[in-house]
Amino acid sequence: MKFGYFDDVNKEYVITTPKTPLPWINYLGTQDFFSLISNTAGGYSFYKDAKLLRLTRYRYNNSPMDQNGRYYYIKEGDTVWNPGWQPVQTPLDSYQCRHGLGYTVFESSKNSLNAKLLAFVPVHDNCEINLLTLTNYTDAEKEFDLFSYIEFCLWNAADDSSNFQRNFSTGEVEVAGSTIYHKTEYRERRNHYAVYSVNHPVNGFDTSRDAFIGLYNSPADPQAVRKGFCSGSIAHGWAPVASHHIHLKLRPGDSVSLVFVLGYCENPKDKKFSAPGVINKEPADRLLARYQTTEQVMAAFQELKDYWTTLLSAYTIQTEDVRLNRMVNIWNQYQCMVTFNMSRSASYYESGLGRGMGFRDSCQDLLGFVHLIPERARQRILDIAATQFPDGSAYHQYQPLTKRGNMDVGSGFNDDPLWLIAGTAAYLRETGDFSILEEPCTFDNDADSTAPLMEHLRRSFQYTATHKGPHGLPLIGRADWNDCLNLNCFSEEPGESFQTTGPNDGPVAESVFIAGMFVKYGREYAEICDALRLDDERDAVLKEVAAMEETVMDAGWDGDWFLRAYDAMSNPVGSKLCEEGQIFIEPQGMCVMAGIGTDITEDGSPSTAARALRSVEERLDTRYGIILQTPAYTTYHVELGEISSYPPGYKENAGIFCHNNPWISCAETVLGHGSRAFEVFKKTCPAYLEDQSEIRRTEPYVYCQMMAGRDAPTHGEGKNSWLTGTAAWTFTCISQYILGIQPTLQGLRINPCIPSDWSGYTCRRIYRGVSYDITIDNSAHVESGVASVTVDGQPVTGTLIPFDAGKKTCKVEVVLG
Ligand code: BGC
Ligand code: IFM
Repeated sequence: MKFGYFDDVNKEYVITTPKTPLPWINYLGTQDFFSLISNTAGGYSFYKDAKLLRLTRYRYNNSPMDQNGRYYYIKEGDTVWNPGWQPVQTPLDSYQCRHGLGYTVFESSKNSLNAKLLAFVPVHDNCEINLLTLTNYTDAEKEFDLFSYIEFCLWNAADDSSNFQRNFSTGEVEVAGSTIYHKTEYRERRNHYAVYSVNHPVNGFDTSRDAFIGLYNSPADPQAVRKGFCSGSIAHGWAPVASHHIHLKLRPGDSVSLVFVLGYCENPKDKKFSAPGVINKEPADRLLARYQTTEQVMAAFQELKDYWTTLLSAYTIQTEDVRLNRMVNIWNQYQCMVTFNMSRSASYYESGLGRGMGFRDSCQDLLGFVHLIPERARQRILDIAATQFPDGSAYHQYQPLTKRGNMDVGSGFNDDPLWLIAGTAAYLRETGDFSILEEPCTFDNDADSTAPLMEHLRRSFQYTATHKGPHGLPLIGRADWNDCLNLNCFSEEPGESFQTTGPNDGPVAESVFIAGMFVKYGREYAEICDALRLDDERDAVLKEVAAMEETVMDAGWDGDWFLRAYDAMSNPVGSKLCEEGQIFIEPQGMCVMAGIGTDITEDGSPSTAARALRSVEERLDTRYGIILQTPAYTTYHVELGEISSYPPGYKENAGIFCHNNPWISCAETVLGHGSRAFEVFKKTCPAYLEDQSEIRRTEPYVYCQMMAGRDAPTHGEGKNSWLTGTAAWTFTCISQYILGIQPTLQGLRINPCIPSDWSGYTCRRIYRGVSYDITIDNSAHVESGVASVTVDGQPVTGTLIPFDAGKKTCKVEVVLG
C-alpha cells in the first residue's frame, strides 16, 4: 500500500494522507541551522548542535505520536483546524504534504478556506521560514482567527528534559510588536537568543504555555484558541512559548500571505550588550528585515532550489529504470547530505542528546557526500582527525558544537581508526587535493600535540598493525562496526553487561571484519604512500597487508564462509561450530571487497570469495534483504554482549541492517556478478519498497537503519530511518561499483558491473571541475567487461580516463563486451 507518490519532475515525495504508518519527515537546513519537519508539521529546530543549542522543544516517544512542531491553528466559527492536521486532527477536506529538497509544503483546505504552508531554511540565514498563504475559495467573505504556536526549548536539550527544579525558574522572554524573543540563558553571559516573528500586525500574543494551552488542556485544544484570543502573557520561568493571534477577513477569491520566521541570533560578545537580561536586537532586526515580503521569501526559496540543482548535477544518470533514476539522482544523494550534516545526532529516533558525531559514522558518511561539496568534506576530515588519540585510536564520538571527543563513551572501538583512512582516501580520489595531508591536526584537541593529517593516517594503520590477538587477527576492543558484538565483556551485573571495563577486560577477542578492513584500507593507504613517493612505507604497508590476507585465509576461514571473530576465550564466532550465529554478513562483504580469496581457481571451482557470497545467498538472504547473521541468538550470551540482548530478528540480532547489504552488492561486483549485485541493491532500496509501505512503515524515499529480519514477527518492518551509513554505502555501491563510475587517484575509471538485461545508460559526472558525459553501451548484454573506451572520439586503452584539467567537458563512450 502507498501513502503518496514520487514527483520526479519537482524532486518531491507527495504524501496524500496525514495518517502515514509513522511520521514521515524531512530535514530543512544545509549548514548550521536545521529543522526536522514531519508530514503533520511536527518536529523541532536547532543551531549547529541538537543537544546544546536547541530552539524548540520536542517530545520523543509521546502519545499521540509526533508532538510539538510549528503549528498554525485556524479558527473559523466553531471549527478549528491545522494545515498539517496535527495537533487538533480535525478531518480536512483536502490534504497534501510535499517533501522536497530542503523544504516542505502543505496544502490543505477546510470549508473552502485553503492553506498553503511552505517551510524551509534559507541557504544563507539561520532561521526557518514559514510562508502561510490563506485563500478564500467561497463567494462570501470569510472572517477567521489564526494562531501560530511554537514551544521553546531551554537550549540545552539534555538539561531541558531533566533539570526541572532549575528550569522552571529560568525562562525569560520579551515581546516587541509582532516579534517574540526567547532569551533564557542570556543572563549567564551567553550571547544567543531566539526570535519568532510575523510580518503582520498582531491582535494578541502569548508566551506562557500555561496561558496559551491551559494547564490541563493539550495542544489539541488550547484554551486561547477555544476562547478566540490570546491573553498577552509574559512567561516568567515555566514553559516559554510563542503564539501570535491575527484576526483576518478575506473577500471571495482573496488571499493573504504571512511570513513567520523562527531565527537564531547571536550578539557580538561585547560588553555594551551584556547587561543582565538585555538583549541586543540588532541581529534579529537585520535577519527579519530580509524576510518581510513574500517576494523576499520566494527569492530565498529559489536560491535554495538552485543550490540543490547545482549540487545534484555532480552525478546524474538516465537508465530505463525510473525507480533507480529517482534514487540515484535525487533521494540517495539527498540523504547523503543529511547524514553528513547530522551524523547520528538528531532524527525521530536519535534524540540529539546521544551520539553526536560518530568517528566511524562520519568517516563513512563522507563516502557518499564528498562529490557534493568537497570543501566541507575536507573540513570534516580535519575535525575528525583532531579528535584522534596519539596512539591512533579514537574517541568513538564527538560533540558537533565543541568538536571535542565524548569522554563518557571514550574509545576502544577498534575499527574506528581505519575509517579515517577510508574517508580521506575517498576525498583524495574525488579531488586530487593532496594538500590536505599536510594540514596540521591536533591529537585529542590538544594544541601541544599536533601532526599533519598524513601522520594521523599512518597512526590509524599502525594502531591496527600493532594490536593483534592470538591468531594474528586485529583485536576487536569494545566492538567493531557491529557495536553490539561485545566480545570482551564479562560483567554479569544488569545494566553493566555491555561495558568492557574491569579486571576481565582481556585484550584477546579478535575481529575478522577488521582484518578485511585492514586489507582494503591498508591498500588504499599504500596507494596514498605511492602517490607521495613514500616507496619504502608503501612496500612495508603492502607487506603487512599481504600478511593479514594470509592470516585471514588461515585463521579466518570457516570452510564455506569467513569467520566473524574469536571471542575472549578464543572460541570462534560466526562458525559452523557455533550453535547460533554461525554465519555473519560483515566479514563476507568486507573481505571480498578487499579482494581476499578472489583469485581464480585452477580447476575452475568457485573461488573462496565466491563460496562466501554463495553462503550469504543461501543462508542470509530474504525477500527484504540480507540479515546480519543466522541462526539468530535465542538467549542472552554474556560473552557476546548486546547483540544477544535483542529479540531474534531485531537490530543487530539478525535484523536486516541496511548498512551492510551494499557491502555484499559491492562484493558481488568484485566477482563480476552484475545481476546479483543489482538484485541485492534493490531489496533494501526504498523506492522499490514503496508499494509495501504498510509493512516497511518508514519513509519510502530514504533508507532506514534496519528492517526486521525473518526471525522477527514483523519481518520487513523498517526502523530508525534517515541517519544511517546505508545512505553513503548504497550511493557508493550503485554509483561506483554497479554503474562503475569510479574516481581514482589518477582520474575517473569506468568499469560497470550491471544486470545483463540492461542495454545501456548514460551518466553525467562533474569530477574535479570537468563535466563528463558518459554513455555506456551494453548491446552485448554482458554483466561486466569493457570492450572499448573512447574519449572525445579518441580510443583509450584500459578503463582509466587520465585526468585532464584543461578540459571543461569530456565525452566518453564505453562499449561493454
Ligand atoms: C546500535 C545500538 C546499540 C548502540 C550501543 C548502536 O550503534 O545500533 O543498538 O545499543 O550502538 O552503543
Ligand atoms: O556501526 C554501527 C553504527 O556506528 C551505528 N549504528 C549501528 C551500527 C551497527 O552496530
